[in-house]
Amino acid sequence: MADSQQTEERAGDVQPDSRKQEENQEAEEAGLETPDISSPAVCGKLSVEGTQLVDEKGKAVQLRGLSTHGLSFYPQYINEEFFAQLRREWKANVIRLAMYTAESGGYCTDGDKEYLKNLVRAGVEYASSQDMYVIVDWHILSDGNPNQHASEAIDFFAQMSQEFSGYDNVIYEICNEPNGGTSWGEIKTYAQKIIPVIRANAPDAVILVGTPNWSQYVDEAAADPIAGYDNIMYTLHFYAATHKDDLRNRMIGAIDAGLPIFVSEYGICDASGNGGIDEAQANAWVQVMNQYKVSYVAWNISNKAETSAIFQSTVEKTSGFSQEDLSDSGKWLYHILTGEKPTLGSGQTVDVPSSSQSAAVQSGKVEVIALLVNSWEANGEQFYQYALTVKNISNQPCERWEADLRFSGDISLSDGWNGQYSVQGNTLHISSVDYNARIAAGGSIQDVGVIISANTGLTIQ
Ligand code: IDC
Repeated sequence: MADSQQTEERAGDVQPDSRKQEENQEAEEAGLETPDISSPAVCGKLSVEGTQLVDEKGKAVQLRGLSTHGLSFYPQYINEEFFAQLRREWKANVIRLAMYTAESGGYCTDGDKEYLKNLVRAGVEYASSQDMYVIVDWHILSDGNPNQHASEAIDFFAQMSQEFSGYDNVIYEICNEPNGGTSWGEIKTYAQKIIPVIRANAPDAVILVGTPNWSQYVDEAAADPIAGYDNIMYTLHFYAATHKDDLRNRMIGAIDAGLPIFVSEYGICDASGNGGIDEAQANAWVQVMNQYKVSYVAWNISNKAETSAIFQSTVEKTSGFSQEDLSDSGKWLYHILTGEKPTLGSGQTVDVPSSSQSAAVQSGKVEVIALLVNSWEANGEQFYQYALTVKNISNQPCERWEADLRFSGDISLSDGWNGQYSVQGNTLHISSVDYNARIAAGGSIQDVGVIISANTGLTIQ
């Protein structure tokens, strides 16, 4: 990861330069934009306007970063050198400090409270000196109802918010994932106890509130949001191999209904934190979150032998990581955060000439922009995944759309979503499905994608 361009960066280099901006333009148009380094030095104190997290000047901000595993389980990653690498090389602008409240070593069970608070203090300190936002997460999980440990939560947040009252970059997450049938009403009761405690010391800090059913039922919060306080956001958590269109649509519905949403935890594997990766779904989530400028924080920083861990289980180091140290989740995440060349699947980087990474094809009223978002090798074949954006470039609505993408060699269709796909020789024919056929004049649609394979290296012609 430490290539020469990145090691030249200095702490103050927080704005992407104009060359990089130009390079990123096509990617931005395709909804998979490369890093927005909206750091505390640039954005200052954050607040919530409508459904959007905004900076000091009222400009929309998207935080993208990583969550620790349980602080008591993996304290070794709370070190400044590692945080510096996340900020400089991974372009993360937020880190979440997950402090389990129950389970072994939990704050409210058998954990050493002072030790855990010291880890939180160190994490906030390092994040601040490395110019990142930081989330203090009261990580309820097996204790499914946050009211169970409400009095300890009150004491914890009173003390932490008092100690961090001089910090503009601290975000408070008051209950990770209510579950076990805990209702939105019960969560609200808890939130109404905790929010004023934090507000007494941090009058403007952004506060994240969990939602029912492991922070998935954002529609229930949207129907009955917490009144009387500014800068409240509601969390949605997803694991891409388990949670797909249904939960995405629930998120979009809640945003459309006016709820500010923050994805403070997600994984690209299944909800156990383990199992296979669903990259197509993961990328579909990223596209939608980018489109709505929803912030997202990946689970988890550890070398645990589970899919969601970003490091290989054999890697013992705690800083100075290289690509070889990353798990497939780690590689995917590194690519998403940096916009750099993907190295997933077999772990081998595929050299695709940069001119072939994207192509724009005009057909009738529309332009189809294909952005290569991933490429890997399997069973002797090269696979290429494209994110497609379809833009109506005319001044009339279109009622259906289609386009052909031509490649340098014959291809096979592996997977496709939100479109109809067929292949003939070297040509991929794409056309609309009923729910995305109509595009308003000047409008565009995203969340369309395809995976093709070939037995030779491909470029788009
Ligand atoms: C998982 C960890 C796993 C640990 C388990 C119980 O990945 O190593 O054994 O918790 O502590 C969540 C939770 C998060 C879970 C994660 C994956 O917020 O704590 O971590 N997950 O199961 N919600 C949905 C998934």
